[in-house]
Amino acid sequence: MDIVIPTDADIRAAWQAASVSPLWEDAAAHGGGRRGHVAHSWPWSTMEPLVNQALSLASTEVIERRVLSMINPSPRFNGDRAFIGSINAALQILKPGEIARPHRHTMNAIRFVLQGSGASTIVDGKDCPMEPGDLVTTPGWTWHEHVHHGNEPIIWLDALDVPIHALLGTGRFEPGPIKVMPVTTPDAAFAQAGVVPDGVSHASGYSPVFRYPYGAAVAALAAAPTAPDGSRRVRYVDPTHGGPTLAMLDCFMVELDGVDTIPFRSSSSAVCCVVEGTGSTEVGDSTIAWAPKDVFTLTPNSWIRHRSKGRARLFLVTDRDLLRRLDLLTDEYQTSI
Ligand code: GTQ
Ligand code: FE2
Repeated sequence: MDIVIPTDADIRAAWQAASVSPLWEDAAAHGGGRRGHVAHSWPWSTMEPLVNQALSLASTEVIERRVLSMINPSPRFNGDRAFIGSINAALQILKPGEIARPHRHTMNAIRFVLQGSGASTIVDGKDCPMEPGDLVTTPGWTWHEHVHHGNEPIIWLDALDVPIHALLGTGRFEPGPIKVMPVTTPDAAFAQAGVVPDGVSHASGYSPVFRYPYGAAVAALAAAPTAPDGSRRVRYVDPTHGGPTLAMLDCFMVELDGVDTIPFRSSSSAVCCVVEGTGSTEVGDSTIAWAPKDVFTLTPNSWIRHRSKGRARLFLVTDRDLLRRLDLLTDEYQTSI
């Protein structure tokens, strides 16, 4: 009887036919570890001319969605369009008189206004005016549309949890028109600190407040104690339980007073947007100089240290609460510097 010794090619063909892959070769091909996102900045000095060019485009597709996505220059895999970690980010621009028609999707989103006024995002029927420094959320599966009654273009930062949905296969989109408008509670019902309406059922994974005005964050910062890194920080929360604004997007405002912060590192990722002031931030081996309306990454597991020239405010969108619930959040402050 002949003994047939399979060749390497036969073995590989058999693996492929059976949808099997040898782990020892996969690990070697990936250098033993996964590639990570790099620290990167999208300074306003670079973005402003691009925004202005986008303003002169006039096709209907552009008018419906005048959005410039900011994609990390070091993708982790083919087709990776994330900004950092589990978060996508973009600049969205609306010209006076333009509207972005209603739709909804399972992806959660936040908007943080950089410039312009007189626009609104309407979220499940609630009118959320957009002024510089305001945070507006559009939680997953809420109907939302943008309208602009101002005189100048408005520009805001969008951050979305798209990469999570890409991974889980949970991305869904439904265009308008709106058939049944969900019942909501007015933001005004939550506007008195420490007092919330009783008897209003709110069984969702997101804050019933959709608009967090800049003035509220600034006032809270003025009274906030110093955080362990030397900055002052406030968190945008669901006032009914103190949890994050959205299940997968956890937002903060940081105030710096010209004192270097103590280096901090975390397993969480963040989109960092400069609201006021100038300075620089060390992110691992990179130093990112910043000015208002710059947007940059805070990469996970990198030592982060902020330096400001006088007072500055930074807005952060993070995945902190997502990681905390998965028992993956680690935070560390440098003890000897
Ligand atoms: O404004 O509704 O940046 O649906 C990406 C997807 C913005 C929006 C984005 C969106 C929107
Ligand atoms: Fe949307």
